Amino acid sequence: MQQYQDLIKTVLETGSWQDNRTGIRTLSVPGAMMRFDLANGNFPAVTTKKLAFKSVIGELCAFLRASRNAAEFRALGCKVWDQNANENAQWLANPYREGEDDLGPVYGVQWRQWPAYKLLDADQTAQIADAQANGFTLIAPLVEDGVQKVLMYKAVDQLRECLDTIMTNPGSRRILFHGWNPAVLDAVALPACHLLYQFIPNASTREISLCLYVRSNDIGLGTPFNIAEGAALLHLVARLTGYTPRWFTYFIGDAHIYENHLDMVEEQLKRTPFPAPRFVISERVPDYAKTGKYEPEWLEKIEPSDFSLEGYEHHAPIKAAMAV
Ligand code: DHF
Ligand code: TMP
Repeated sequence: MQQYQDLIKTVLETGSWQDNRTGIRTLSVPGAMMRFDLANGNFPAVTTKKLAFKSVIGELCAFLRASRNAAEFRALGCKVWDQNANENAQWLANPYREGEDDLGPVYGVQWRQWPAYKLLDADQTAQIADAQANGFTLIAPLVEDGVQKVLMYKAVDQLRECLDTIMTNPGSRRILFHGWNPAVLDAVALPACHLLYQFIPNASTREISLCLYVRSNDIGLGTPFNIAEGAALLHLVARLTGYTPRWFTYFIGDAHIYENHLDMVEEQLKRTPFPAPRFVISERVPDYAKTGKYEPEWLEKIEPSDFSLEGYEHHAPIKAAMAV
């Protein structure tokens, strides 16, 4: 994880101070990139402090199950959403918040159940039939500007569709899912930070790569989590589709270090990174390369105990406050 050290250095050396909604200012750099080679089970866990791996994996499992409630994240071993669910005054006053621990339709809801609507003219029968064939259902007829229309709806499982396309059309350059849904930005505890995931399989090498775009990244707390989570997702998708994980390219929009994290990152620069650990997925999760049977339902069947790290050497944990 030399690249994480380098990112910290870049922000410390070239960043500019910036104010933001949290009241804790940041040293920020506009635009950064890291690229990890996941060959041979290599896993990009930060080693200059202890990565809360169980928490990372719990969060990923909650996303895969389309959870929107911090209690469900906790039940899977991940406490990092409690503060955003229950301590941000603006969210507490939001009319869309559905009680304690609710986060709104965050990440997993968009990944697995993106709410897609079509408003079609009622006389466009071919369009309506095509939409129905693609899984849209008619939810209401209505009149708009004197024209008869139909409103149609589909919950799009973007992630499942990515896996399907990896299986059927690996040469596609359109295998991606997006977390930024403008229709729900006013109804979530926190608009998606890691928001665009693109899978790039290669049918001749049988390798699969991932490009991830993160619009805003808290380098002290969020970045190690987001890197580990993206890498774990790539490993899982690779297992279920019969590919070998390879390049994980990680793009950041606003890369920042909060002022109250400066001591933590400076301490980490004094520490020498350890070699990367290996990522292991339990045997019970079917390997398409071995079974020849495509079983995408494992996306939601997966349990936190299905993931582990082997040979994870790390420096002492460092605690840091999160800006809410
Ligand atoms: N807000 C801010 N300001 N920064 C974030 O990184 C952030 N991340 C969110 C929600 N809101 C956020 C979700 N992800 C931690 C890690 C990831 C995360 C939120 C919090 C965190 O506190 N990590 C600690 C402890 C983890 C644990 O023990 O479970 C760490 O040391 O990594
Ligand atoms: P923002 O919505 O004002 O950008 O605030 C979100 C903060 O949370 C910002 O510091 C980035 C950080 N964050 C991450 O770095 N990774 C994450 O996964 C999440 C949810 C948040």
